[in-house]
Amino acid sequence: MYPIALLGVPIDLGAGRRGVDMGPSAMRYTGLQARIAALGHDVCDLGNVPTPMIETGAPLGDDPRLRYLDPIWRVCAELADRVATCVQQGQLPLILGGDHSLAMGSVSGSTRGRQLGLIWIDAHADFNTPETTPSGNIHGMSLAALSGRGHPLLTGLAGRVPAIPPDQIALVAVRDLDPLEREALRTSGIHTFTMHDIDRRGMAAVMEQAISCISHATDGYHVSLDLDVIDPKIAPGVGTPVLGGISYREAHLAMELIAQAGGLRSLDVVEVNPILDIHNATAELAVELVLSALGKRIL
Ligand code: 6HN
Ligand code: MN
Ligand code: MN
Ligand code: MN
Repeated sequence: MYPIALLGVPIDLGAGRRGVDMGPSAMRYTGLQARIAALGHDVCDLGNVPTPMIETGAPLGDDPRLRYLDPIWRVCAELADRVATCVQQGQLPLILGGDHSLAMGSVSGSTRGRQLGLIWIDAHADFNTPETTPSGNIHGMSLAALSGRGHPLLTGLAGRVPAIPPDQIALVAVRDLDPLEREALRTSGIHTFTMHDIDRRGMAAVMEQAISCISHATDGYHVSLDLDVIDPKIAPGVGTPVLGGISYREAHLAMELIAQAGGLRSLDVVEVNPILDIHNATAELAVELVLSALGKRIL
């Protein structure tokens, strides 16, 4: 296994609710680094990527369909460089969010100089564009941008468009789509596994298929884990909760299967919002899931 590099990205500019900027602290507070080391991995913490705040004047911009476009683009460009450097040094970057807009940076950096697959595990598809967004929140546009759709500043972050071709992307456990986002996703070519598929076929069959359909002609994959994929009864600390999410065990099983498959090259854990959480339960679960993805086993 590669040595692991932790990178925090305390960004909340892409989300409609405040507080997700405290996600990296909440996850570190649980003893994340020591717990990864206890699995036998080399691990270092590279600190946080500097992120402008609304209070100190982060510019909102003049397009209400792309709120905070410029500062989000800057953070993602910096994150992409930091992640690419980790990869060059043979490390596996583990990115602590922060809202899901950061994945445009992490994925762009991780796929630099190689061709990664992408597994996006989320209640949402994050497949809006300025034309379809109901909110103007860029965290709802990050997967679209990575697949080549949206504002050119965002689609261009990887230096090639698309950063990841749609047939190398698997979207897992989605259950909440905006009407126009849904139409775009249907014709996108992205391998989509909905909550319905998980209910019918089980998480193991779905994850195995998701991993295999993005593993052709790729050098491993990036996993982007949005904590709102889990049922809000167990993971209440998220800004956009949706009823009917995956269970605690299904979430662990998904991560265990990723660890077993052996292709994990980089990982984001995003949308943990301590303001909305109960006794840091969502941050603790996020960290447990990271450990499962990094090979922790029951026996
Ligand atoms: N996330 N589809 C909604 C929007 O505003 O575009 C919600 C997006 C949520 C994004 O949770 O990463
Ligand atoms: Mn998301
Ligand atoms: Mn989500
Ligand atoms: Mn494919």
